[in-house]
Amino acid sequence: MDLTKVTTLERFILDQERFHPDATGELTNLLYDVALAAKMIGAQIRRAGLLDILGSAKATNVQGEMQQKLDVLANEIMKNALNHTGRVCAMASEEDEELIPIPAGYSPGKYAVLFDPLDGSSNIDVNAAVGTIFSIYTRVTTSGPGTLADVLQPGNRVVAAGYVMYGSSVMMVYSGGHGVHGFTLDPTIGEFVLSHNNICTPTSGKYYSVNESNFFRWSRGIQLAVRGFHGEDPTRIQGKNSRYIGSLVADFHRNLIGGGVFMYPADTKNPRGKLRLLYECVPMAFIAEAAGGKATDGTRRILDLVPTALHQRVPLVIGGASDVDYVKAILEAMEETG
Ligand code: AFP
Repeated sequence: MDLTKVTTLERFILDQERFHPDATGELTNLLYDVALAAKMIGAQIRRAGLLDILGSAKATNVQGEMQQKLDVLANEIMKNALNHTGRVCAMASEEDEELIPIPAGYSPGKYAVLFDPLDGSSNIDVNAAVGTIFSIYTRVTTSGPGTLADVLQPGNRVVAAGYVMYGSSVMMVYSGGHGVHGFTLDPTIGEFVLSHNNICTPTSGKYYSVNESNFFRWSRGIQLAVRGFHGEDPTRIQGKNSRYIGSLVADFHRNLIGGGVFMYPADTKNPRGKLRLLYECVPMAFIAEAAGGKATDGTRRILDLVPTALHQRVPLVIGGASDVDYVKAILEAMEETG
């Protein structure tokens, strides 16, 4: 590797803009704002043990789950990185019940940004990988402060989406719809540098990832599909290895690169699944599709679902195209819908 030549995130996105003559540079800057927030969140996570900010903030988020202190911090960092730039008209966060307006005195911009500031945060105390997930839409309202209509858009209108994984290194993976690109934070220069250009995911992978402790709470179809992943249906699908961290970004990232399928199906405890359509499923579906994979709620394409509420949940089957199709074929044969 020539250490005198690196492609930074900024340079890469700017280069891509040359192919879009109408580009104004605003989206580039917005992605750069997200990258700055990610560096700040990553720095806090690295120092978490030292600063004694591990553990619960004793607040409960809108999903009724205990927030970790870093959730609160990451949420504030994301909002503060985005709310004053004139590029964003409104935001929505997994940690805030309502739409997040732009503070008075700042002009609303052209984009709506949705994020899960720290996904998988119950893993923080055990030092496992966590992540930030984001998606960006062009606003549908024409002027003034953004409204719910700007954030309740179907995933097929996403302009750019991605995630940042805080693991053994900090990595940002994003797509503007043309390919999926990964950037690793070089801590010595404080920049995200291109490390994974044009990520493509195998159509059928070696891993399946699902919380199997829910097995007896799943529908018959999901149980059958998972038994296929165990190797019970070799004429239709090859048996796979099980890998599950319980941190969507880390589980998804491993399968994106190594090949595989991740599922969080509906179960009797979570009849609509556990994951949130807007903050988790749509951005990951956008990435999966741009890498050649698929994402459904079992039978329907995630990116075509029309959201009706900010915090709505949906079952998720995501990964290699033929693995996702395998699940869909079983559910359809059993007349189970997502
Ligand atoms: P936390 O943010 O509460 O840790 O939840 C993480 C998550 O939303 C997602 O990242 C995981 O894929 C999923 O939940 C794990 O859920 P289970 O613990 O029920 O398997």
